[in-house]
Amino acid sequence: MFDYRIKDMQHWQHSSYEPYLPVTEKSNPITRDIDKASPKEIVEMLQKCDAEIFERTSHGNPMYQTLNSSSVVQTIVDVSKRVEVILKDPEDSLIVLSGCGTSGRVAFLLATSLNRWLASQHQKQIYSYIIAGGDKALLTSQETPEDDPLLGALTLGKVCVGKKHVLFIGISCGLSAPFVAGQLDFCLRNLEIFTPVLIGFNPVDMARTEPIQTCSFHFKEVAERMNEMQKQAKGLRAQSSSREAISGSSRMKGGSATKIILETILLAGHEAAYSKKAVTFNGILYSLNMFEKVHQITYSQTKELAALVQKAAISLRKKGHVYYLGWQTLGIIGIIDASECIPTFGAGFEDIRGFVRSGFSEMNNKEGDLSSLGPHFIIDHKDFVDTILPNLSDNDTVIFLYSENDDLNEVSVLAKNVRQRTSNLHAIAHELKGLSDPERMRSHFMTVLTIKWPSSLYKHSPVLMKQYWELSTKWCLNVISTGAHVLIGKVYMNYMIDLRVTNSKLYRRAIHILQRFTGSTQAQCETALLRAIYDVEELSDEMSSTDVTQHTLVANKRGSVVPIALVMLQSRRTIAEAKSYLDAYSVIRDAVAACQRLL
Ligand code: S6P
Repeated sequence: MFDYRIKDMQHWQHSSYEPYLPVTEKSNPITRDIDKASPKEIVEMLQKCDAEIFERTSHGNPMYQTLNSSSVVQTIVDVSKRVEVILKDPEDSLIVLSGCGTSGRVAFLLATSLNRWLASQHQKQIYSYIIAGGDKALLTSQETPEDDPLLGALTLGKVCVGKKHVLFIGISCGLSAPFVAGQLDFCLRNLEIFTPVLIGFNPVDMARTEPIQTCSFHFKEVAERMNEMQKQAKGLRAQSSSREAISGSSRMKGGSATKIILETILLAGHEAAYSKKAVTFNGILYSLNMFEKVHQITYSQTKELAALVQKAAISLRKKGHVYYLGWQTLGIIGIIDASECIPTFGAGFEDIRGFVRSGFSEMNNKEGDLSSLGPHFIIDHKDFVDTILPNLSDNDTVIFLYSENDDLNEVSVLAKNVRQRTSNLHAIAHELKGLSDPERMRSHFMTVLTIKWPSSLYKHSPVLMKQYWELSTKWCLNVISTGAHVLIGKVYMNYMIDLRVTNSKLYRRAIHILQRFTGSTQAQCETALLRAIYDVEELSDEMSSTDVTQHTLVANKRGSVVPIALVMLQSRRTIAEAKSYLDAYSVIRDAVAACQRLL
């Protein structure tokens, strides 16, 4: 099990500190006051949180294992060897990466990148990805399918038809997604074909035990069965634990750590299969250390990152927008970061948007061009030029994401076009050897955050370099979008309290947040939440007795249910009063603080 330990040991280890919550749902003491922090302090806090991914000591707590611990490294070695076997004999074989939300997006990125690389080497493309909710979920949040184990199993079955050997890597940061549990159960019942691997960031005894509809098992039971398999060297499981910077927001550390683990596993398998470089324990440790260097290099630019956080926050405060315009997978990272702001911060779809050169051809997703599905799926630079550029103003912040390997003339032309509308244009640029004419490039932008990569790090492997750039860009954008939303008051302490209650995990998280801030009992909080969801003063028997899935379907259509429930609990006001009270505050922190003053 991986474990991200924190320094504040006394507080952290205290058994009464959120004892009932799994580690991935606990709040992180590092960011407790993030809502009062300056841009620079926000960057420093996020830097520390991300550094926890690489901590080496488990502080004597045997329940947790760090990313570098011998059992985790050994698990990575074992899975990499399985990847090697499949790559050497790809006929009738498949490697499936699967998850929900961010976990599914990381699966998609890796599977498509590595398939592209295999094709370029005239090798068989053996990767497939599954994301709950299908390709729509790559760009928008589709949380409801996360609760459906049968859908998970069914989708996996379809992807694997006719295959004789399947390495299935299921990702659920919180060891919680029923969709993934259903797939693992399916694998465990068909071990003659499947080798199941589970990546997650809680110890097994913190895996979710909530009953899963229509199933005889819950996540923990499946994770325990995986444990048994591990003893028989059949099931391979990698785990870790992590407190997120914004409580429960596994798009951040969870997503980054997933990317690091998967890349380490898959690239080691590739090197073994194609470069005859055997997978070794020390080789894996070395790879993990390199990712730590990526973290250090990225965050060495604290001042520049803080300036971008500030710019983005000013734009959002002025009701302007933030646009990421990226090339290749850096553009996709931008689109993903932007789309995750909607469910994470209750952001508007127009607030932060991402675009990538060549749109869906660059995405290379299974379901192809989704642009006919609506504005959320308009992602090509051309669309930006046609629809956004004409109305761009200095209130908007534009951030280019490119590397030295992209067509810099094209970058310059687009930058010049944007400059005609706004001077608020910035870049995050990755350089290896350095540009022949850096000043010319720099002259297009107000600021350029240049990340220089030493050749010792990537050993001249273009695949590895690309993965480092992606992770580095992910860290930068997570910092910018999170920091900007924190600065405009969307977060209370380090909780996102205006969360959308669209699946059972989020339903439970909402109740916990209400308990955390009101001190009311679980039953009182659930009743208040349900009143806000159904928009009634009194719950009918039918409402009280219906299941969580039904509650989340109704909640999907309502806004601000948690803040409304919070005001009702704190001030004993009616729903109508709570709503008009909240309308007076655009800043959640102010609303909660004022609500507490009512007591
Ligand atoms: C988290 C993100 C969510 C999660 C999804 C899967 O910031 O908004 O979409 O990725 O809920 O979570 P998990 O724990 O199964 O990986």
